[in-house]
Amino acid sequence: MTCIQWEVGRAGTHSSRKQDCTSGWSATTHVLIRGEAKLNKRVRCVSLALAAAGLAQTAFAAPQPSRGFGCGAPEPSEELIKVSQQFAAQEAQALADSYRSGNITARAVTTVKVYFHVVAASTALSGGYLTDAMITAQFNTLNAAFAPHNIQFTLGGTDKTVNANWADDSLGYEMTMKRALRKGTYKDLNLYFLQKMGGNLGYCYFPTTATPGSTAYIRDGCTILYSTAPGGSSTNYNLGHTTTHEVGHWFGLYHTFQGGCTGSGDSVADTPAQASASSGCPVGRDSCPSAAGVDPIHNYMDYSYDSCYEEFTPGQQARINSFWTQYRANAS
Ligand SMILES: [Ca+2]
Ligand SMILES: [Zn+2]
Repeated sequence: MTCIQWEVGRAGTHSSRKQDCTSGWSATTHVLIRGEAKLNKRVRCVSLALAAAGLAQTAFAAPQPSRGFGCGAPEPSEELIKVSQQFAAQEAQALADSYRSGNITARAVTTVKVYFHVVAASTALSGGYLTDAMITAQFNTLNAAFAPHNIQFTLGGTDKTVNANWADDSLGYEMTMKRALRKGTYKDLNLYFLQKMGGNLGYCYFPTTATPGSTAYIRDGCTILYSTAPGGSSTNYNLGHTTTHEVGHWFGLYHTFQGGCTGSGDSVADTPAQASASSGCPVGRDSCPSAAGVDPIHNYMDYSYDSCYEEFTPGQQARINSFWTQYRANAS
């Protein structure tokens, strides 16, 4: 198909102007359209043999579809959602038992080793080359967000790589990059800060059963747009909480708007149901009016501005612990 946009002049004059519709498309056939109302703008798509169009097939390669601005974490699978629901039942039972017995013991602090990988197109900050001060600020922000939930991050190491291909997530070098840079075991957190994310702020992988060397093992960790680090250039998203949000996924949390207003939602009982992602900081938003509670816009697992984020809930903390114990605590 080739696409031709016509701007038709006065009816009867047949004066017309041919335009490309969008980049990647080409108009090569001239067709007169008669009797159009004057100054109408028309779009016609005409089938043409590529050979007749005189263009190489590659000229028609569609541009990469742009992913929405936000988080590119994969949709949790049905199996994973079932796991979350089983955890939910166990967590509720454990909570009820502890209330009944009055035997509430504080859980020990979970310590997670984190590796920072800066992957930039150049050694300039605009190339994605985060400064040491920004990396330290990101590390401190991550720790501050999870500290109320008995999770502490220790720094395993930091490396910086200049590779323009790897620095652009849309180019398909994810596994190549991770094979080269990944460190530690499945219980260690690898964070990759890239210069370009194809419209996303970040994405991460949920916990699973992953044997060393498998794809699930190598790709584990979070990929994050460098300019979301504290002091970065992503306006409204530059306090470092894209990392907090993505690490929430790494611990097994879904978006608070997962599943919408009905059903099990995010499988966490104390995050009110939410129809869709919030944007900004819409205090009082109530996207599921027939369900209890207003939207959890201050929750790190919504899509609000960094300045709006405040918390994980006790239910999310319990879920993090369940996933950690099951999938990561004893992993190699
Ligand atoms: Ca919920
Ligand atoms: Zn997300």
